Amino acid sequence: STPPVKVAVTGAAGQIGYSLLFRLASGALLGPDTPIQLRLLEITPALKSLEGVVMELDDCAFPTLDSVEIGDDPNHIFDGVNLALLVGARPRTKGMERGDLLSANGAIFTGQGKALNDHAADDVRIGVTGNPANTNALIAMTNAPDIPQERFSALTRLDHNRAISQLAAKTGSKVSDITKMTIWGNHSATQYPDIFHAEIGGKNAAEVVGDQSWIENDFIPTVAKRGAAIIEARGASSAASAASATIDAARTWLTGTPEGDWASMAVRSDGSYGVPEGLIYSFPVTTSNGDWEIVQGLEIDDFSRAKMDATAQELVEERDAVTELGLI
Ligand code: NAX
Repeated sequence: STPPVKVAVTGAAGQIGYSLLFRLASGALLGPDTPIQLRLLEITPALKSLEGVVMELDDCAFPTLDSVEIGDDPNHIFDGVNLALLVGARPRTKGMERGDLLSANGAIFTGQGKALNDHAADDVRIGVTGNPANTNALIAMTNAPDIPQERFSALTRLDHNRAISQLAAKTGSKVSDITKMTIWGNHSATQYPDIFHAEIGGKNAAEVVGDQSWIENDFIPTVAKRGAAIIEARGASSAASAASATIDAARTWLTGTPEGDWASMAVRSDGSYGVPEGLIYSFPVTTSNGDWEIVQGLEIDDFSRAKMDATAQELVEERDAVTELGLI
Protein backbone atom coordinates (compact mmCIF):
# COMPACT_ATOMS: atom_id res chain seq x y z
CA SER A 1 0.00 0.00 0.00
CA THR A 2 1.01 3.68 -0.37
CA PRO A 3 3.26 5.05 2.41
CA PRO A 4 1.61 7.56 4.75
CA VAL A 5 1.96 11.29 4.11
CA LYS A 6 2.72 13.54 7.06
CA VAL A 7 0.67 16.72 6.95
CA ALA A 8 1.20 19.56 9.44
CA VAL A 9 -1.58 22.06 10.08
CA THR A 10 -0.99 25.16 12.18
CA GLY A 11 -3.83 27.03 13.86
CA ALA A 12 -5.53 23.65 13.97
CA ALA A 13 -8.05 24.65 16.67
CA GLY A 14 -9.23 27.65 14.67
CA GLN A 15 -12.28 27.88 12.46
CA ILE A 16 -10.53 27.00 9.20
CA GLY A 17 -8.86 24.12 11.01
CA TYR A 18 -12.24 22.78 12.10
CA SER A 19 -13.19 22.34 8.47
CA LEU A 20 -9.79 21.46 7.07
CA LEU A 21 -8.82 18.61 9.39
CA PHE A 22 -11.88 16.51 8.68
CA ARG A 23 -11.46 16.83 4.93
CA LEU A 24 -7.75 15.98 5.12
CA ALA A 25 -8.51 13.01 7.35
CA SER A 26 -11.24 11.72 5.05
CA GLY A 27 -8.91 11.53 2.04
CA ALA A 28 -9.87 14.72 0.19
CA LEU A 29 -6.21 15.51 -0.47
CA LEU A 30 -4.72 12.31 -1.86
CA GLY A 31 -7.62 9.88 -2.14
CA PRO A 32 -8.69 6.80 -0.21
CA ASP A 33 -5.45 4.82 -0.69
CA THR A 34 -2.98 7.24 0.91
CA PRO A 35 -2.91 7.17 4.72
CA ILE A 36 -2.58 10.59 6.35
CA GLN A 37 -0.65 11.38 9.52
CA LEU A 38 -1.82 14.69 10.97
CA ARG A 39 0.60 16.84 13.00
CA LEU A 40 -1.31 19.72 14.55
CA LEU A 41 0.29 22.86 15.91
CA GLU A 42 -1.42 25.33 18.24
CA ILE A 43 -0.47 27.88 20.85
CA THR A 44 -0.50 26.48 24.38
CA PRO A 45 -3.86 27.99 25.51
CA ALA A 46 -5.62 26.40 22.52
CA LEU A 47 -4.33 22.86 23.09
CA LYS A 48 -7.27 21.83 25.25
CA SER A 49 -9.75 22.87 22.60
CA LEU A 50 -7.60 21.05 20.04
CA GLU A 51 -7.85 17.89 22.15
CA GLY A 52 -11.62 18.14 21.70
CA VAL A 53 -11.20 18.35 17.94
CA VAL A 54 -8.98 15.26 18.02
CA MET A 55 -11.69 13.42 19.97
CA GLU A 56 -14.06 14.22 17.12
CA LEU A 57 -11.51 13.10 14.53
CA ASP A 58 -11.26 9.80 16.41
CA ASP A 59 -15.03 9.52 16.45
CA CYS A 60 -15.20 9.77 12.66
CA ALA A 61 -13.17 6.53 12.39
CA PHE A 62 -11.74 7.68 9.06
CA PRO A 63 -9.99 4.72 7.39
CA THR A 64 -7.41 7.09 5.82
CA LEU A 65 -6.41 8.71 9.11
CA ASP A 66 -3.30 6.87 10.28
CA SER A 67 -2.37 8.99 13.31
CA VAL A 68 -2.77 12.41 14.93
CA GLU A 69 -0.21 14.26 17.00
CA ILE A 70 -0.74 17.65 18.61
CA GLY A 71 1.58 20.13 20.28
CA ASP A 72 2.79 23.69 20.72
CA ASP A 73 6.40 23.18 19.63
CA PRO A 74 6.96 23.65 15.89
CA ASN A 75 10.30 21.83 16.09
CA HIS A 76 8.47 18.70 17.16
CA ILE A 77 5.29 19.06 15.10
CA PHE A 78 7.15 19.77 11.82
CA ASP A 79 9.46 16.79 12.26
CA GLY A 80 9.48 14.84 9.00
CA VAL A 81 6.44 16.55 7.47
CA ASN A 82 5.89 16.31 3.72
CA LEU A 83 3.29 19.05 3.60
CA ALA A 84 2.85 21.99 5.95
CA LEU A 85 -0.34 24.03 5.81
CA LEU A 86 0.33 27.23 7.74
CA VAL A 87 -3.13 28.44 8.67
CA GLY A 88 -2.61 29.86 12.13
CA ALA A 89 -1.90 33.57 12.27
CA ARG A 90 -2.52 36.51 14.50
CA PRO A 91 -5.76 38.21 13.45
CA ARG A 92 -5.98 41.97 13.30
CA THR A 93 -7.66 43.19 16.45
CA LYS A 94 -9.09 46.58 17.31
CA GLY A 95 -6.55 49.35 17.51
CA MET A 96 -3.85 47.29 15.85
CA GLU A 97 -1.84 49.10 13.19
CA ARG A 98 -0.60 47.38 10.05
CA GLY A 99 2.93 47.41 11.43
CA ASP A 100 1.74 45.67 14.64
CA LEU A 101 0.03 43.00 12.56
CA LEU A 102 3.12 42.45 10.44
CA SER A 103 5.40 42.15 13.45
CA ALA A 104 3.03 39.83 15.37
CA ASN A 105 2.82 37.56 12.35
CA GLY A 106 6.49 38.04 11.62
CA ALA A 107 7.37 36.43 14.92
CA ILE A 108 5.17 33.43 14.06
CA PHE A 109 6.48 32.92 10.53
CA THR A 110 10.18 33.47 11.27
CA GLY A 111 10.00 30.77 13.96
CA GLN A 112 7.99 28.39 11.84
CA GLY A 113 10.26 28.95 8.83
CA LYS A 114 13.30 28.02 10.94
CA ALA A 115 11.57 24.98 12.41
CA LEU A 116 10.60 23.76 8.93
CA ASN A 117 14.14 24.39 7.74
CA ASP A 118 15.57 22.21 10.50
CA HIS A 119 12.99 19.45 10.79
CA ALA A 120 10.72 18.99 7.74
CA ALA A 121 11.18 16.13 5.27
CA ASP A 122 13.40 16.73 2.23
CA ASP A 123 10.37 16.82 -0.09
CA VAL A 124 8.34 19.30 2.04
CA ARG A 125 5.85 21.66 0.38
CA ILE A 126 4.58 24.62 2.39
CA GLY A 127 1.29 26.38 1.77
CA VAL A 128 0.48 29.57 3.70
CA THR A 129 -3.17 30.44 4.32
CA GLY A 130 -2.77 32.70 7.37
CA ASN A 131 -2.87 36.42 6.55
CA PRO A 132 -1.13 38.47 5.30
CA ALA A 133 -0.54 35.23 3.39
CA ASN A 134 1.89 36.38 0.67
CA THR A 135 4.16 38.24 3.05
CA ASN A 136 3.95 35.53 5.71
CA ALA A 137 5.13 33.07 3.04
CA LEU A 138 7.97 35.44 2.16
CA ILE A 139 9.02 35.58 5.82
CA ALA A 140 8.89 31.79 6.26
CA MET A 141 10.79 31.24 2.99
CA THR A 142 13.51 33.71 3.90
CA ASN A 143 13.96 32.07 7.29
CA ALA A 144 14.33 28.61 5.75
CA PRO A 145 17.46 28.96 3.62
CA ASP A 146 17.96 25.20 3.17
CA ILE A 147 14.51 24.61 1.69
CA PRO A 148 14.27 25.35 -2.05
CA GLN A 149 12.34 28.60 -2.47
CA GLU A 150 9.87 27.06 -4.90
CA ARG A 151 8.52 24.90 -2.06
CA PHE A 152 6.73 27.91 -0.55
CA SER A 153 3.41 29.26 -1.73
CA ALA A 154 0.58 31.42 -0.42
CA LEU A 155 -3.09 30.77 -0.95
CA THR A 156 -4.97 32.62 -3.69
CA ARG A 157 -6.98 29.56 -4.65
CA LEU A 158 -9.97 30.81 -2.67
CA ASP A 159 -9.97 33.99 -4.77
CA HIS A 160 -9.56 31.83 -7.89
CA ASN A 161 -12.54 29.66 -6.91
CA ARG A 162 -14.61 32.73 -6.07
CA ALA A 163 -13.83 34.16 -9.51
CA ILE A 164 -14.88 30.94 -11.24
CA SER A 165 -18.12 30.87 -9.29
CA GLN A 166 -18.98 34.51 -10.13
CA LEU A 167 -18.21 33.98 -13.82
CA ALA A 168 -20.30 30.80 -13.96
CA ALA A 169 -23.26 32.58 -12.38
CA LYS A 170 -22.97 35.55 -14.77
CA THR A 171 -22.81 33.38 -17.91
CA GLY A 172 -25.11 30.56 -16.85
CA SER A 173 -22.30 28.06 -17.30
CA LYS A 174 -21.04 25.28 -15.09
CA VAL A 175 -17.99 25.84 -12.94
CA SER A 176 -16.50 22.77 -14.59
CA ASP A 177 -16.70 24.46 -18.02
CA ILE A 178 -14.45 27.31 -16.86
CA THR A 179 -10.69 27.00 -17.31
CA LYS A 180 -7.62 29.23 -17.22
CA MET A 181 -8.82 31.60 -14.51
CA THR A 182 -6.07 33.80 -13.11
CA ILE A 183 -5.62 35.72 -9.88
CA TRP A 184 -2.61 38.03 -10.08
CA GLY A 185 -0.78 39.45 -7.09
CA ASN A 186 -1.63 39.76 -3.43
CA HIS A 187 -4.37 37.96 -1.48
CA SER A 188 -5.89 41.30 -0.55
CA ALA A 189 -8.27 43.85 -1.98
CA THR A 190 -5.64 44.82 -4.59
CA GLN A 191 -5.64 41.35 -6.18
CA TYR A 192 -6.47 41.23 -9.87
CA PRO A 193 -8.89 38.51 -10.97
CA ASP A 194 -8.32 38.26 -14.75
CA ILE A 195 -10.84 36.69 -17.14
CA PHE A 196 -9.18 37.91 -20.35
CA HIS A 197 -7.37 34.58 -20.68
CA ALA A 198 -10.07 32.46 -19.06
CA GLU A 199 -12.23 30.16 -21.17
CA ILE A 200 -15.80 28.93 -20.94
CA GLY A 201 -16.22 25.69 -22.85
CA GLY A 202 -13.12 26.69 -24.85
CA LYS A 203 -14.40 30.20 -25.76
CA ASN A 204 -12.72 33.34 -24.45
CA ALA A 205 -14.55 34.31 -21.24
CA ALA A 206 -14.26 38.10 -21.66
CA GLU A 207 -15.80 37.78 -25.13
CA VAL A 208 -18.61 35.55 -23.85
CA VAL A 209 -19.34 38.15 -21.13
CA GLY A 210 -18.98 41.00 -23.66
CA ASP A 211 -19.34 43.68 -20.99
CA GLN A 212 -16.21 45.53 -19.84
CA SER A 213 -18.23 47.50 -17.31
CA TRP A 214 -19.35 44.26 -15.57
CA ILE A 215 -15.74 43.13 -15.42
CA GLU A 216 -14.50 46.40 -13.95
CA ASN A 217 -17.36 47.46 -11.72
CA ASP A 218 -18.94 44.20 -10.68
CA PHE A 219 -16.77 41.13 -11.16
CA ILE A 220 -13.40 42.41 -9.93
CA PRO A 221 -14.69 44.19 -6.79
CA THR A 222 -17.06 41.33 -5.94
CA VAL A 223 -14.22 38.80 -6.00
CA ALA A 224 -11.74 41.11 -4.25
CA LYS A 225 -14.18 42.06 -1.49
CA ARG A 226 -15.86 38.68 -1.08
CA GLY A 227 -14.14 38.06 2.25
CA ALA A 228 -15.68 41.21 3.72
CA ALA A 229 -19.12 40.28 2.31
CA ILE A 230 -18.93 36.88 4.05
CA ILE A 231 -18.02 38.54 7.36
CA GLU A 232 -20.93 40.93 6.94
CA ALA A 233 -23.39 38.09 6.25
CA ARG A 234 -22.09 35.34 8.51
CA GLY A 235 -20.63 37.38 11.34
CA ALA A 236 -17.41 35.42 10.95
CA SER A 237 -14.78 35.17 8.24
CA SER A 238 -14.86 32.51 5.55
CA ALA A 239 -13.76 29.19 6.95
CA ALA A 240 -15.16 26.17 5.10
CA SER A 241 -14.46 27.74 1.70
CA ALA A 242 -10.95 28.70 2.83
CA ALA A 243 -10.35 25.14 4.02
CA SER A 244 -11.66 23.77 0.74
CA ALA A 245 -9.38 26.08 -1.25
CA THR A 246 -6.42 25.12 0.94
CA ILE A 247 -7.02 21.49 0.00
CA ASP A 248 -7.60 22.31 -3.69
CA ALA A 249 -4.31 24.22 -3.80
CA ALA A 250 -2.32 21.45 -2.12
CA ARG A 251 -3.92 18.73 -4.25
CA THR A 252 -3.20 20.63 -7.45
CA TRP A 253 0.40 21.22 -6.37
CA LEU A 254 1.04 17.58 -5.46
CA THR A 255 -0.95 15.88 -8.21
CA GLY A 256 -0.83 18.32 -11.15
CA THR A 257 -3.05 20.63 -13.18
CA PRO A 258 -5.21 18.99 -15.86
CA GLU A 259 -4.10 19.29 -19.49
CA GLY A 260 -5.32 22.58 -20.94
CA ASP A 261 -5.90 24.28 -17.61
CA TRP A 262 -3.93 26.10 -14.95
CA ALA A 263 -4.38 27.30 -11.36
CA SER A 264 -3.55 30.45 -9.41
CA MET A 265 -0.80 30.15 -6.82
CA ALA A 266 1.22 32.84 -5.07
CA VAL A 267 4.83 31.81 -5.59
CA ARG A 268 8.25 33.42 -5.71
CA SER A 269 8.45 35.76 -8.69
CA ASP A 270 11.31 35.11 -11.11
CA GLY A 271 10.57 38.42 -12.82
CA SER A 272 7.94 36.97 -15.17
CA TYR A 273 5.46 39.56 -16.48
CA GLY A 274 7.62 42.33 -15.03
CA VAL A 275 6.77 41.37 -11.43
CA PRO A 276 9.71 42.29 -9.15
CA GLU A 277 11.84 39.23 -8.53
CA GLY A 278 11.53 37.63 -5.10
CA LEU A 279 8.00 38.78 -4.25
CA ILE A 280 5.47 36.09 -3.41
CA TYR A 281 2.98 37.00 -6.12
CA SER A 282 0.03 35.05 -7.47
CA PHE A 283 0.52 33.84 -11.04
CA PRO A 284 -1.18 31.39 -13.35
CA VAL A 285 0.78 28.17 -12.90
CA THR A 286 0.79 24.65 -14.23
CA THR A 287 1.93 21.93 -11.88
CA SER A 288 3.19 18.40 -12.19
CA ASN A 289 4.91 16.01 -9.77
CA GLY A 290 4.93 18.59 -7.00
CA ASP A 291 6.57 21.33 -9.09
CA TRP A 292 5.00 24.46 -10.55
CA GLU A 293 5.80 26.58 -13.57
CA ILE A 294 4.51 30.07 -14.31
CA VAL A 295 2.44 30.10 -17.51
CA GLN A 296 4.40 32.21 -19.99
CA GLY A 297 3.50 34.30 -23.02
CA LEU A 298 0.08 35.65 -22.01
CA GLU A 299 -0.73 38.94 -23.65
CA ILE A 300 -1.23 41.71 -21.11
CA ASP A 301 -3.16 44.82 -22.16
CA ASP A 302 -2.92 48.24 -20.48
CA PHE A 303 -5.93 47.61 -18.24
CA SER A 304 -4.42 44.39 -16.87
CA ARG A 305 -0.93 45.89 -16.66
CA ALA A 306 -2.10 48.68 -14.37
CA LYS A 307 -3.88 46.26 -12.04
CA MET A 308 -0.94 43.82 -11.97
CA ASP A 309 1.43 46.67 -11.13
CA ALA A 310 -0.79 48.06 -8.36
CA THR A 311 -0.96 44.75 -6.51
CA ALA A 312 2.82 44.25 -7.01
CA GLN A 313 3.38 47.70 -5.50
CA GLU A 314 1.41 46.74 -2.39
CA LEU A 315 3.57 43.63 -2.00
CA VAL A 316 6.74 45.70 -2.40
CA GLU A 317 5.51 47.92 0.43
CA GLU A 318 4.77 44.90 2.64
CA ARG A 319 8.23 43.52 1.85
CA ASP A 320 9.82 46.87 2.72
CA ALA A 321 7.90 46.95 6.01
CA VAL A 322 9.02 43.47 7.11
CA THR A 323 12.57 44.20 5.96
CA GLU A 324 12.56 47.26 8.19
CA LEU A 325 11.27 45.17 11.07
CA GLY A 326 14.24 42.83 10.55
CA LEU A 327 12.01 39.85 9.78
CA ILE A 328 13.65 39.00 6.46
P1 NAX B 1 -8.98 31.59 13.84
O1 NAX B 1 -8.63 32.79 14.63
O2 NAX B 1 -10.29 30.92 14.03
O3 NAX B 1 -7.86 30.48 14.06
C1 NAX B 1 -6.49 30.78 14.04
C2 NAX B 1 -5.82 29.80 14.97
O4 NAX B 1 -4.41 29.98 14.87
C3 NAX B 1 -6.19 30.02 16.44
O5 NAX B 1 -6.70 28.80 16.97
C4 NAX B 1 -4.88 30.41 17.09
O6 NAX B 1 -4.74 29.90 18.41
C5 NAX B 1 -3.87 29.76 16.14
N1 NAX B 1 -2.53 30.34 16.23
C6 NAX B 1 -2.17 31.63 16.45
N2 NAX B 1 -0.84 31.73 16.52
C7 NAX B 1 -0.34 30.50 16.31
C8 NAX B 1 0.97 29.98 16.27
N3 NAX B 1 2.05 30.76 16.48
N4 NAX B 1 1.12 28.65 16.01
C9 NAX B 1 0.06 27.87 15.84
N5 NAX B 1 -1.21 28.30 15.88
C10 NAX B 1 -1.41 29.60 16.11
O7 NAX B 1 -8.76 32.02 12.32
P2 NAX B 1 -9.27 31.30 11.00
O8 NAX B 1 -10.60 31.82 10.64
O9 NAX B 1 -9.09 29.83 11.12
O10 NAX B 1 -8.24 31.91 9.93
C11 NAX B 1 -6.87 31.59 9.96
C12 NAX B 1 -6.09 32.53 9.05
O11 NAX B 1 -6.51 32.37 7.70
C13 NAX B 1 -6.28 34.01 9.37
O12 NAX B 1 -5.01 34.65 9.30
C14 NAX B 1 -7.16 34.49 8.24
O13 NAX B 1 -7.00 35.86 8.01
C15 NAX B 1 -6.66 33.64 7.11
N6 NAX B 1 -7.54 33.52 5.93
C16 NAX B 1 -6.93 33.41 4.72
C17 NAX B 1 -7.63 33.22 3.55
C18 NAX B 1 -6.93 33.08 2.24
O14 NAX B 1 -7.61 32.92 1.24
N7 NAX B 1 -5.60 33.12 2.15
C19 NAX B 1 -9.11 33.21 3.57
C20 NAX B 1 -9.69 32.89 4.90
C21 NAX B 1 -8.98 33.50 6.08
O15 NAX B 1 -9.42 34.81 6.23
